[in-house]
Amino acid sequence: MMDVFFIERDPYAPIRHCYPVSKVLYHTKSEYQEIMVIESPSFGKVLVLDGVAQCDERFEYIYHEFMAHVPLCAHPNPENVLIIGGGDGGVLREVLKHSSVKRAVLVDIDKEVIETSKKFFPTMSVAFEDPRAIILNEDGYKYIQDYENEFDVIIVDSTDPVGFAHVLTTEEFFKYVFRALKEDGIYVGQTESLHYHLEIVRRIQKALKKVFPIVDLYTAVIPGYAGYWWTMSVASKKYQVREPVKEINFPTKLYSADMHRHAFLPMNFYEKILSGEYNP
Ligand code: AG3
Repeated sequence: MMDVFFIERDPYAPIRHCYPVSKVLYHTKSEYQEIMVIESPSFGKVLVLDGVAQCDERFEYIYHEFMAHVPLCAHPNPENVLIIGGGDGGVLREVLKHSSVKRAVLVDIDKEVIETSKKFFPTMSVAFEDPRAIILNEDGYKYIQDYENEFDVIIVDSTDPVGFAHVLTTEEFFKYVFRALKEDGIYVGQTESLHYHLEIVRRIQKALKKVFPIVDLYTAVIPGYAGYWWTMSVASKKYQVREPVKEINFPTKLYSADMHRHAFLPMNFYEKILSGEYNP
């Protein structure tokens, strides 16, 4: 049999991942992006948007657990959560594991990503049926402008900050996020790889620091993303985020209170990254 590979088109990374493909299950173009689902022998199904792998069945839990549980466990009582992007449902599934959450609004601009996940990724899209979930197909950048003092936690699970996702990493957007959060609210966004996208990490951290009093960076190793060592930027109005304020009472595969603490970089390394002293 001939070996067939899918080669990623990561816009910034200096290397490209190459996935063995046993089958292309779906390939379409939505109003916003190219959507593809491939079946890969070692990763299971992989969701690919505009040529970049977003999640795979085998490892998606790592990204989704860390995106959701770090902010939700740093907050004493998150009830009202907003997810921008995240149309595959992975972050939503993790958010709704928290019994304190009364309402999780997911705003993804692309309805077709949600439909694709429902069809091909049943384990990620389970939470769409939860009565606490509100799913909206709207532009998150516009949606957030209508809210003030509304959300305990806002999670931005976007594609790479190129094209239409770029606005979700600007100072203007972070000002809307700040306003939409309650006075003790917490924001988290995926901010690319530590080494291949360091300039992006720095740009976003700088923009967040202009808006929020507490800004930090934590990381998780994501086997499917080029660079592997992935960053998540977190910004908070009141609470420190490095220390979880509670233990979880539901199953996770990797996240725990200890892993939460370890996800944060030692202080001097964090400072070195931001100041430019660490320059790979
Ligand atoms: N969203 C972020 C994917 C970033 C991948 N980028 C890359 N490999 N350059 C993932 C969505 C999962 N819910």
